[in-house]
Amino acid sequence: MTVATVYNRMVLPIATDDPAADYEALTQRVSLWDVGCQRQVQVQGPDALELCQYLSARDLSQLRIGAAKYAPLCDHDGRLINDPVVLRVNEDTVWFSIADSDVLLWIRAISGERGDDVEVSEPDVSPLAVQGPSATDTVAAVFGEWVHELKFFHFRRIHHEGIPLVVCRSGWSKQSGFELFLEDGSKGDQLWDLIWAAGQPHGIRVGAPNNAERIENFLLAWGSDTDAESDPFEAAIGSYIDLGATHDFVGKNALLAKRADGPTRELKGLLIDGEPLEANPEPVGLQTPNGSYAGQTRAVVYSPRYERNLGLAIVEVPQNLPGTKLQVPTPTGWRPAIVVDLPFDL
Ligand code: THG
Repeated sequence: MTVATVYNRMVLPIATDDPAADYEALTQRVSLWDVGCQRQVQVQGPDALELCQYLSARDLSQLRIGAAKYAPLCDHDGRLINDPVVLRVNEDTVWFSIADSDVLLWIRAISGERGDDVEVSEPDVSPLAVQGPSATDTVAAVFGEWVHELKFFHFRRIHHEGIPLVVCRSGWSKQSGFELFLEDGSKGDQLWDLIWAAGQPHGIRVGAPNNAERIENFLLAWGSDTDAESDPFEAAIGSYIDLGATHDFVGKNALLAKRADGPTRELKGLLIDGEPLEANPEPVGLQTPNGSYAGQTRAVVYSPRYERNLGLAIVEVPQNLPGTKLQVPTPTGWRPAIVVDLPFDL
């Protein structure tokens, strides 16, 4: 790994010096990612489920033991403050597998104010992702054929050769795969070596959460695709917000008002003309053809699958309408772009 960032105050590797090979391994074979920085916030106790239901803008009342859901968290004003995967580990234990913001403090504050009977902690749990078309065969070679039967966003908690872990069919790619939530940090090398060996016949490669693949399939990167004021509708994940649910949750009234008003800006896809662009994670300002401000890019990437440049951009209303023509500044000058809906459907 030659490129890394900081995520939840830990190092997150994000690319090797050969991004084309990273992409190829993920989409054709199998890729192994150290995503230990996807920390868990554990909520345990008699009130755990009720508290989680109150924290989450998605209805978690049907969340069964052994199942997970993508469950955005909002503050009281409807800002999107994190977008965790929530796992129901047992009767009274839930894990929030978090994006890069301080959910532990948030949950302790809310539960403290409510007087919930829960303990909120950060357990010794570090995910390792195995992603790609050969991920299932790789993981099955280690843990057994039963992994074939695991459904998407379902998991089993096991011990394997003395390693405690949760095997979950999930991950930040659309190539299918697993997240192995290691429950003993001292056994990380052992787990890594087992998967690495099992992946040899499948051409396993060390990788990382892949920006090109996740943009092609639109998985939200909280904090990159969003800013401090983004709400879930603006962030294009409104489909995970259960405003019709009868339960109360943090931000519900604000979100009802926002939905009624409609967004003033929205995360959209961009199709950008011209030769392959260097990946650019820095926001740059967008313009309409007559030069007025139209929003900002959040990510630009060349898509190997579509063989064209894609962008994610927070676009001002009404330029958010699909088909709108905009101008994007690039190192080689302004380029025309077209606004499209997410996920990309090309
Ligand atoms: N795995 C785990 N924790 C995480 C991430 C992860 N925490 C931070 C970050 N990534 C959260 N972001 C996402 C975004 C999308 C998805 C997962 C995590 C995802 N979405 C499914 C989809 O779009 O198909 C929907 C799942 C559902 O229907 O509930 O997988 O990657 N552990």
